Amino acid sequence: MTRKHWGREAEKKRGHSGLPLIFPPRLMQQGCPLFFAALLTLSAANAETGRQAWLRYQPTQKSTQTIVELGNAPELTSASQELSLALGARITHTLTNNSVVLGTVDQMNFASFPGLQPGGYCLRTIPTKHLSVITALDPPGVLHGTFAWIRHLTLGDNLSQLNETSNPSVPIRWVNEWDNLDGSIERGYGGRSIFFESNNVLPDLTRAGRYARLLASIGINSCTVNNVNANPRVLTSEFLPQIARVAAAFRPWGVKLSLSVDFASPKTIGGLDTFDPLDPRIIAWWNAKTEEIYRLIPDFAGFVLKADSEGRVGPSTYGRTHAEAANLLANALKPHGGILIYRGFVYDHHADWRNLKNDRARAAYDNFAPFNGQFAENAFVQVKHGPIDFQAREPVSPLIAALTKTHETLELQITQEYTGQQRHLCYLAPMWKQVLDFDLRVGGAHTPVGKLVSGLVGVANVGRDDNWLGADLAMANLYAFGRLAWQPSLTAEQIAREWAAQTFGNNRRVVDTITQLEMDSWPVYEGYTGPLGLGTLTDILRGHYGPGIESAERNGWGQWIRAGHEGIGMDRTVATGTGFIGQYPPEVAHMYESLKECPDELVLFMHHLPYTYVLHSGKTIIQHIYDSHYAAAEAAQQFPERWRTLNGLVDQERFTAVLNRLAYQAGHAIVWRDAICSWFLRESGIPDSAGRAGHFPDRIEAEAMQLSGYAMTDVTPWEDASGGKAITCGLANCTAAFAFHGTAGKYDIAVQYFDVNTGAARFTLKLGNDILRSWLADDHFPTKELNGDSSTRITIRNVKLRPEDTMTLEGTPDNGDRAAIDYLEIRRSR
Ligand code: GCV
Repeated sequence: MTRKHWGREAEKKRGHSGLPLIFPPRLMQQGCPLFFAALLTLSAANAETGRQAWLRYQPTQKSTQTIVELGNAPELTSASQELSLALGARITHTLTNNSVVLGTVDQMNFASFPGLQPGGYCLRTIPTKHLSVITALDPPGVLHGTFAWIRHLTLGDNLSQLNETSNPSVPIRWVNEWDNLDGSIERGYGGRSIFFESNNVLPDLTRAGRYARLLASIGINSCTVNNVNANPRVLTSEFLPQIARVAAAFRPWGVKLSLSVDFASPKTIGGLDTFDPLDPRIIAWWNAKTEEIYRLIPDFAGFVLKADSEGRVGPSTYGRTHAEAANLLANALKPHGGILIYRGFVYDHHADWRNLKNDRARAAYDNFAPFNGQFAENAFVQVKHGPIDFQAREPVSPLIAALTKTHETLELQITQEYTGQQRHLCYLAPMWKQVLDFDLRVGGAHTPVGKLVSGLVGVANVGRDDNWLGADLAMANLYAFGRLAWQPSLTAEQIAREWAAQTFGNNRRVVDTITQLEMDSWPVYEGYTGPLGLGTLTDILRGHYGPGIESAERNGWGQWIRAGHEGIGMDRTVATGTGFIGQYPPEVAHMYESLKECPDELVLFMHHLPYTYVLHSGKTIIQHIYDSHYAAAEAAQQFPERWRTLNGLVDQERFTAVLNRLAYQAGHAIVWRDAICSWFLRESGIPDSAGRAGHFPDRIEAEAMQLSGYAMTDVTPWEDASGGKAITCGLANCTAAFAFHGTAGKYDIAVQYFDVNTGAARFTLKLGNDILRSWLADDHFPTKELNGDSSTRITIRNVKLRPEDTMTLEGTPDNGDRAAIDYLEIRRSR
């Protein structure tokens, strides 16, 4: 039945007024101005923790509006409660002279709402009937519309003229959480799991429900709650009822639960002697298991499968294909309406680095393109946006273009594994926009990535920290992911603006400053980490956090950058290299193969070139590396200063928390800058034409101080410490002293030290006998080693110094934290 016919049927049932009887006829005739008085004002006065994220409603006065909820689906109840919270308004069943009415279109047959699709919504203000209408084909759509209406309200948009129909751009808008059942989260930086602890589901799932609310507010419709490196226990009959409790916590928000599964489950938990996808017993096992799940969770969304990747077993054990594995699970899900997402992140992590033709970037395409068209209708290949692994810059994966007859979802990473782990501000929406807008020229036609995929999946990894991701400003990434999945035509800046206004208040200066900080952050992060498409240059063997350039080389992981004395970069050309470029459609391949056309930002991803090669920018590669690292680290120094301008305009709690993060980032950007510039200086032997790399006139190396108890030690990798060395204390207490030889004046003193995660060493900096500052090294950086993960700094500003003043640094070790110091830097205060 078409929407129009359906509407007529509904009209017959309800009588000629077309409106359900609860609407008093009087209100149908009178004119009455719409009144949106009790708007949200986001006061700076209240201390906050970030728990409310962008749903930070603070109605200041009792509203005269009423909320009329038509129907009783759980999502509708959530929607009306949400509105009530946002407006401070009453929920009634009777229309007043100022009502917001919400319900599905079948209850709104006084008007037609053309163009709606599942999950989409229509917002309409009908002044003559004194109504604000929020409607949709289905209850989740009404909820999405309600959040959109509240967003308009919060942003101060004109609601009296509202007439907006909005549909999601893709049906699959999922988040994956890499939560382990023991409560830890792989690549999670916001605390422990909100779902699991000690191999069980948490007794209290309040926070899981709150998360679903956040997800619903940005249009996300499924959450995969466990790690793709799946524990088979998740599918046991003992555990599934616990999982059903999580699904129940999600349900009022229209967010469906999905699960990552282990492909060997029939053997590991099912007691069978095989997990061969073509074995009838295995087919029967998955069918029965899936039925069991649907009995407990009737709205279960589906499975995510990581197979034959990074040590996970898969169909290759039995010589079967990825399509055969995918279809096994897809077929089991099909009768129930579920889908199977099969991860395209498959590569050999034991590749031979000596073979110059080997290339991890080729892997996704090589593994999946041959099976194009062989996947079931309800199976989706989930492709990471780049061919390596969420680096600060990568080209779009060529697999996206190759799967012309297979459904695919695009995997983006919200959690900042390779982009600063939420300790660095790195707003990823501009990167994602470039990915979504990238024209792959499939068949020579305009085929942007956003149009080729049926879904967007974001790896979110929120945790128990009040502010979800561990950093307030990082939440812009979660928000942006949802908004882009819904409407990829939004700009990254638009999204940042609306996020900032909802999260920190509608003050113009606040919104401008935060938006600009967010927008600058990715280029800045890329600028002081990985240049010209080389990757992030982080330590890929350990935390994926601080610098560790050579960790990429000479091992099986395949993140090689092929850096030598003469030149650098992977030769991925068809002519002389790995042939990766040939995986793209011809027009794109031509652009990357040709040095004339290949953009500078990816040139070392595609080509191996001498350090003296001149880029389109006119700079040599080596000078670009120096310049970009110095410029970006300098830009990072400005981040805390820019944030400081908001003192008093945002709540003090988040003001301080963000300031501390940005100040840390400014210091760590210098660690990155120096590591990379020093390494390239040594490797290339070509000096920085501006004379900066390797020259630190304001620095006093710790090992050059007068040491008592402290001993010198080598730092690995060497580039992570100034001069490759630090001092560590093996006694209860040690000191490092030196005399100041500069001229009298005010100085900022930066102490570069190491903060390992085993204990909390104490440091005290003294000027003569006066204590300038005493502090604990008690952060939780991801290492117990002295390296670029643990290297951090504290800056004491405006210290009056006179020639020959003596300064002493005292270190008191604690539980394996040996109070290690790298250097001091003394610079005139600005
Ligand atoms: C969940 C990278 C990450 C792993 C992650 C993997 C994946 O290798 O470092 O932690 O595993 O990607 O996406 O499966």
